Amino acid sequence: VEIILANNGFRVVNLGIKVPPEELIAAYRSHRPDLIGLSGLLVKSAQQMVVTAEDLRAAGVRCPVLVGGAALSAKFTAAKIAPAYGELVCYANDAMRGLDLANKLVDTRTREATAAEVQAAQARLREAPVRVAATAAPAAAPLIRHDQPVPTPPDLKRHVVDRLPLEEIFPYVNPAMLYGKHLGLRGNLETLLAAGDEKAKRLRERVAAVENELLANGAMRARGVYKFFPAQSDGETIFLHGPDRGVTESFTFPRQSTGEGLCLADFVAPRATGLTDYVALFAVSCGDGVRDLAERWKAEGRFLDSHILQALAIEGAEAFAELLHRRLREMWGFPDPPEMTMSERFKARYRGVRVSFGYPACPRLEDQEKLFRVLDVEAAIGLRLTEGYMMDPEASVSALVFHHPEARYFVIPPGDLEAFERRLAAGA
Ligand code: B12
Repeated sequence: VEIILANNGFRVVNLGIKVPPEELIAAYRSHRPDLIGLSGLLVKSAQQMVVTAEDLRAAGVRCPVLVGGAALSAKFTAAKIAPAYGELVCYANDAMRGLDLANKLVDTRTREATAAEVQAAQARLREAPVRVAATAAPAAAPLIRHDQPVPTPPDLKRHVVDRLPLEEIFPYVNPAMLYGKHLGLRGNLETLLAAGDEKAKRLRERVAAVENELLANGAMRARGVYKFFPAQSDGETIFLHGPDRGVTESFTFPRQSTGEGLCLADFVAPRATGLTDYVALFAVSCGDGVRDLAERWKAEGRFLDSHILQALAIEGAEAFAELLHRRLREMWGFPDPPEMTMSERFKARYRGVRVSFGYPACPRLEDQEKLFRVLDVEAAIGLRLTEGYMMDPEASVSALVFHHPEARYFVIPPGDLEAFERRLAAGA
């Protein structure tokens, strides 16, 4: 977003990440910008925007605000952020929409009409009736069986991986994400390259050059920590056992009230079976050293390289998670069949499933704290958890791995999520 605005005549003052409202207000007063931009990756940061909007209003700021980010929506902007600010707040679903809005809002000829258009659309969104989900059949009793032998992990030690060679990680980077989501390439990279597409070719070469530079200078450090835990379930809760067989931690998950009636805890053997089951937990990061280098490259005018570097770190973290998950399957005794392709792996066509806190089936980002505690993540790899449960550095992934052959991704309908949060808040 910064690069696109800057390349189109805007001067961008980037205040960085985790900017408290006071700092934003002070920066507003000293720079007097035409527009304020807010970005947030997680639902928590979207919620923080409401607080920031209220603080801006209280401080008498009236400048138009542009907002964007993965967990944000036009609806949330209309229903929560804009009313909290009381002035114009525009949602941009991508950087080009942000540029378009910015251009129209700084031009006195188009400003009024654009503001009126956005506000009218937001009023319609606020008035839109809340969609009630079609009543699906109530959930059947969960059908996940636990009558097969449980695969045993080779050890229950905590493993710390420092400086995993990047050449092992790069092949696990999903090109659709790297090129499509982050570097703005339209279409499939391989298809475009095969067709001799010049843009795709140049971008691939640039990415390869950045990869080579990172391999040579060692600036991006890949670190991870993982451990297998004995585990059992009871209802919607999974209990992790420590060395003395006592419970060291527990995680509770929501259950679908309709359809298959699934809950993540179903993938772990219930206590009542008397079986000892296992789950693996991990945290990985490719962010160490990246922010400084990205800033340095930007200061040197290497804007595209800086952007590629950050995208490589983010997708590198996801790639590291994919690679580590594959190794866990091997350690567990069920390696992927040799003919499995990377593209099948990206579609999770292997045995078991890897979920992360903050995902629909395990929505409680707060549980990151428990994962960080049982793995002692910060001491192991220097990865920190912020008050908002964001991992710092950003290019990091944490996960919970299940081995059950029937383990799979599923969604929890919004109503079930709300009921789950209410139950937890009530201490049930
Ligand atoms: C790639 C990705 C990651 C990357 C990093 C993402 C990043 N940018 O830092 C990695 C693999 C590291 C990651 C990790 C995690 N992720 Co993630 N991730 C995604 C994913 C698939 C895409 C996000 C992305 O980067 N898109 C590409 C960028 C360029 O797009 P963008 O951020 O939306 O920005 C564009 C627009 O929004 C707009 N924009 C953004 N800001 C602004 C600001 C202004 C002013 C303007 C004008 C425009 C604008 O312009 C940008 C460019 O076009 C989303 C799901 C999705 N499909 O969106 C989940 C998602 C964001 N992740 C999610 C989660 C839960 C996580 C983790 C917590 C999981 C975990 N436990 O490990 C961690 C958190 C990491 C941390 N540091 O704490 C959830 C968040 C939901 C929640 N509960 O908050 C999502 C929504 C997935 C989901 N449906 O559950 N993730």
